[in-house]
Amino acid sequence: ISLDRKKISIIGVPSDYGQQRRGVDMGPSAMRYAGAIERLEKLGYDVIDEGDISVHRTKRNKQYDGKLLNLEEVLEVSERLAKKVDEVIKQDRFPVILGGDHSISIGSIAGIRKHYQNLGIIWFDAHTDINTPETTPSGNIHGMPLAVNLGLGDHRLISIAGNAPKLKFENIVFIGARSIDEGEKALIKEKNIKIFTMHEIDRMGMSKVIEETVEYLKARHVDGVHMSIDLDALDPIFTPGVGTPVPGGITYRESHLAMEMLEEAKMITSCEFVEVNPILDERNKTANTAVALMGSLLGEKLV
Ligand code: 5AB
Ligand code: MN
Ligand code: MN
Ligand code: MN
Repeated sequence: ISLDRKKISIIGVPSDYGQQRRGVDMGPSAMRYAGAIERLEKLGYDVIDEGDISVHRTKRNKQYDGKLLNLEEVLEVSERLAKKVDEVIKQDRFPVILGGDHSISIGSIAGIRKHYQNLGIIWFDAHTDINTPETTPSGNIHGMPLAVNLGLGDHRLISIAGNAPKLKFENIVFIGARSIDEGEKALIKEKNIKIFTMHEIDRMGMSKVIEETVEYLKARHVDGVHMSIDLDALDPIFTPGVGTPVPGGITYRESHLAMEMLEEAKMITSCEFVEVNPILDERNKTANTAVALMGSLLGEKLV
């Protein structure tokens, strides 16, 4: 892992095309206003705010009629984001991507993957986002980014920024899952994907969960690890501003402990914070939590 961690580029992706609740396109602003850039600068990083990827405001699909919702728009945003992320990593900078809904991971991972032959992924989320057009209950692409990166689904989505698949099933670790669709369960079992649901977090404690996550990815000989943080991984008490909240989630401290331990492991090479929806939030609480987690993941210490 050769990336110079003293240089960070922030990339905003104001897209809400992966789902149907309005407002998540304001996530990048909310996290900037919550002090993302200042927080990272205070840690000694050279931070460049690359601004936002341009997202066209076009008409949106309203009802799921068997076709993926807003597919053209998601394709366009994904191509742009993949290109931007690729450029940032080429400049030896660490990408911090601000969403937007979780469909943005299609583009972020496509861009990151160009630089790593054996990329690992930590999917910190209440959901597993591994639906395909066959298994989706909603038609919402934010429930599909992992499947797409594994080469499953719409052929145009899976070929963003080059050939599919971008990821290996055995290089993924789920943390925090508690709402998994039947089709997703079947695929996770079939492919034996590593998963720490809320049940394992409760039983083992977050400390052991992260220790095992780090060991697992090391044993896979990953050459980079992308940390994908969906703020709905936390309990809605701490992050109410998300489109698909699920009770029984990760606490504020458990989530910070996870970030602190991953920082110590020095294995994360890119990260993203998604699903922050200011319209649904309470006084920017969710964006504030996202930025606090960002601080911990990137080296903030308690003393
Ligand atoms: B999120 C659901 N599995 O596919 C679907 O917030 C929810 O990015 C997906 O994790 C939630 O529509 C997507 C029911
Ligand atoms: Mn998600
Ligand atoms: Mn989620
Ligand atoms: Mn959601």
